[in-house]
Amino acid sequence: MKSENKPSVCVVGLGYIGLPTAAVIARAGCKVLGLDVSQRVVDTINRGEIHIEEVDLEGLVQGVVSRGLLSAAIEVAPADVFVIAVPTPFDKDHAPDISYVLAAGRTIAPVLKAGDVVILESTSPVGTTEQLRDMIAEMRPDLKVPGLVGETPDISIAYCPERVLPGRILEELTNNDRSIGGITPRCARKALAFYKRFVRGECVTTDARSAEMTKLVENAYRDVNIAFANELSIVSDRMGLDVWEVIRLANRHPRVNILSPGPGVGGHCIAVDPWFIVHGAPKETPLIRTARGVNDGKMHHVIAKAEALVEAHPDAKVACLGLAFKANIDDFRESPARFVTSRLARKFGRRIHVVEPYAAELPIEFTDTGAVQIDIDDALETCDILIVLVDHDVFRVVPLAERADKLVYDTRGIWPDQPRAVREEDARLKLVG
Ligand code: SAJ
Repeated sequence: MKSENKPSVCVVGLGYIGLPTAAVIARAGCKVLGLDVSQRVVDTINRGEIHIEEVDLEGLVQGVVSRGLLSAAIEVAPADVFVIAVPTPFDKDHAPDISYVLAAGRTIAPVLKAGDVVILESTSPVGTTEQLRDMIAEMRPDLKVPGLVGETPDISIAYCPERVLPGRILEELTNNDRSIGGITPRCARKALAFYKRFVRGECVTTDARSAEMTKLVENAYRDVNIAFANELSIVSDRMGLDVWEVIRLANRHPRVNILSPGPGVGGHCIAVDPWFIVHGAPKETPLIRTARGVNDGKMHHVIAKAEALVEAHPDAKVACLGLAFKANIDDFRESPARFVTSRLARKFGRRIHVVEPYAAELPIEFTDTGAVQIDIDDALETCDILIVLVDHDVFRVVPLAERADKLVYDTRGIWPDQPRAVREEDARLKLVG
């Protein structure tokens, strides 16, 4: 296809999803303008640099910026396709906050023209795409918007959630299947034609509300299943069983696939999105709500167990392994490992040694606690107790010989061969019962 046939694209929000999305669209040959409210972010990208960490992203951004395919700005400009990828947090009562989505709508509405396609990618409660549509209709009475007019609308509006895994974003952006929900089937077809330019996975069309719900369901599904594993780990503690052994054996059943327990669920998605469903149907969601409680409760269980362990060994030096919210990434947002470790640091001060190869320094809440950062080799040489909170590969590969004499509380099950694991000490620590 000749490049002049390619649509110009405006991506609103250049964060963990928006920036990789903008870069992948630009790589497909479309001219992309990325919008962000932060001048620092805009300047960084226009230099061909990035403000977030993601595998291979820097090289891609550098390439598309230098070829003139991607640029960033604060001010909107006309485009053929608008992709909104802004945050949708929740408030203290777990009510979803879609104000950034609506603000993005207000930003683009003045420059919309007939033929444009507007796509919302942000994780959103059911009905948000219609709210966005209503707002555009109100701001632009001159435009025929979909679903509100009988005749062919001037613009198309669709919802298409991302479903990429941090650390594999570029690969998954291209290869994962996508659900594309149109306000009308025509809207879905317009959005489909756009995604076909850069997505190799299958693109399935549906209506906007179903696509919104699908995104929430995917993460709630995972949360509920992790909660099952976390509940099993607490039950196993009480019964003096090794949960990892139980799960390994159960998963040999051809139709059983239990996920892994851990110190709780972190990140910005799985611990958040289930609340959007609960908020939309509070009476009908006891399971989803309880799963959230179980996963949050697991973190407090780990804190209590770790505190008892450290207290029971007053002369021991303690290493906490990992601060990230999951393995092999440098993302410390909403991380149970970080929360557990900072609680221990506040309580036990300089007895706590933090090992996090992905952090250049300790996060702010460790200031003045006395806790220090050391590397894994120092931890293995000098510490007596190891508390494993993240299953980074660099921890996983530590051979038994280097940790055999340590007392280990392994919340991720990375060292099944550990002879002195905390479960054997449970009774002595009075943790059972
Ligand atoms: N976790 C466990 N046990 C497990 C699996 C995960 O405790 O067996 C924990 C992790 O340690 C982490 C949290 O759950 O703290 C979430 O990690 P994750 O790798 O399951 O997911 P995220 O948050 O990195 O990304 C999820 C993905 N959703 C699903 O797998 C259904 C991703 O595809 C979504 O795009 C992303 O949320 C999102 O943006 O919504």
